Amino acid sequence: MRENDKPIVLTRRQMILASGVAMAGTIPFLPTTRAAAALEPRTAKLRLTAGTRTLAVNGKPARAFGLIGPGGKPGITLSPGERFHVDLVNRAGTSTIIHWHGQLPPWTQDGFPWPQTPPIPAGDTHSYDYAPIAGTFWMHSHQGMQEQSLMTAPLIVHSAEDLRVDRQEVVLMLHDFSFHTPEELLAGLTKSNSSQSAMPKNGMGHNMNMGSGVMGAMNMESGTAIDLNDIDYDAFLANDRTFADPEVIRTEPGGRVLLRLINAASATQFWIDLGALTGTVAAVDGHPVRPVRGTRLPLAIAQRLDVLIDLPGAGPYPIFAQVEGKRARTGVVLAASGAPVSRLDEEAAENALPVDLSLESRLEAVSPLALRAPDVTHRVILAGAMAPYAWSLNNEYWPNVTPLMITRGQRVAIEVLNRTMMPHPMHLHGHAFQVVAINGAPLSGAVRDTVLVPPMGSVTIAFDADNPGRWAFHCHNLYHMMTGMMTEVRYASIT
Ligand SMILES: [Cu+2]
Repeated sequence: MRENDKPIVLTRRQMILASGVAMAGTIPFLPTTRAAAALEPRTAKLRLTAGTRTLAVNGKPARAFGLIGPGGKPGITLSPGERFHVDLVNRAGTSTIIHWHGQLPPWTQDGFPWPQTPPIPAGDTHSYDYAPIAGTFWMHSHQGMQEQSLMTAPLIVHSAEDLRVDRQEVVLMLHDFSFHTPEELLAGLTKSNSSQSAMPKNGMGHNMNMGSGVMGAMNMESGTAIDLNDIDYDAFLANDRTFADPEVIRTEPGGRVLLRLINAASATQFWIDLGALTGTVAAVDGHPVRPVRGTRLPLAIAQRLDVLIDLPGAGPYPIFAQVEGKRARTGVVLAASGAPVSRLDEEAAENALPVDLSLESRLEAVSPLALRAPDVTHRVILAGAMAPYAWSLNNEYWPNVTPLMITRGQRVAIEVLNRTMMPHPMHLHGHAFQVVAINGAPLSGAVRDTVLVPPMGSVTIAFDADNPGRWAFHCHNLYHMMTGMMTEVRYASIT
């Protein structure tokens, strides 16, 4: 329980972590005995409420969903060794089902609307109990398009290491926001295109309020235009706020910060720009990687990045998240108490490039898969276009799909070939996979749960089939998923 049976001496940070008190503001005194007790795994059942809320965006009130956990805070934070033992209470006024993105629970607790695991009706409560894996995760609705209406929250599982080291944790969750309903946004995409079926495939003719869409970025290999940003959003949020009124997180001058970045946007990819700071990527999608230093870091939809930053001084240090292909950006500000924080421009000087695999190709898992040839390799073709707006997987459209069959104990490889001019962030439920090839070149890449497959590119992932069930495998661009780009990975033992 205690290393070498020595009494635990906690740093200030560890006490803050252990006590679960918010980082900002004054730091309460905490007796060591109580702090040590707080390190013991909790066994109590936690309550998570799916509900509605009003937030202010661009000075206007906006109705949104929300997932509120213990202490009235968004989402759930677990202590080392604590089980995910949660009552999900549905107060959203409509049925919902919440997916624990990146976690590896039994499939019946995955939060996907299979016939065997239907959505939770309004007013009902559903219980979950499984052993979580440590790291930066998140949760989101897998019902309809509730995710676009902010039915999302962080899911942070602390490791023993997190509590041992002296650093401040900052969670930064990103969203794309529209005052239109998700149904209106989707209708805009499908209607505008069906009425203009002669629109060129690269989407340059993209019209109405649905996205400047394209930003004319060039795919360097093919020299052709690629498509980004299907939707013209009203705002981009960092921890529910725009950059006109950003969250200011109080840090210690010269302190160390662990930035837990979560791209919870429905259809937007970001470049994280640390500005004057340099960070060290320590984990992706919750899984440790060998350290990579950087200042501009791509973050595809649904991915997470853990970045360690040593602050050189008091700041302020803005952490930018710039939308790929656009000047628009959001973010938070790290600043010591008393450091002046001036208003930040919501537009960068230049459009950002498309999010790419420049970081992915440099990542190496700390704990890679054991060396083993695949027992089965599935090839998956991604196809579709902006006009008509429809996206397929192996020429099929969800829910009319042929499952990718696997058997427990197999090493499974999935080769994903993108035959479109858009990037697709592909997410596999219930398994952590390793990125083992990019555009045909083998690598011992990151272990993660979501990987970007760039336009006309390919990525091969591998995993051990150790979690029998029915599992979704899909593009995490919500509008691509809704128009078909999803399939099932099914274990033969499941009928
Ligand atoms: Cu996609």
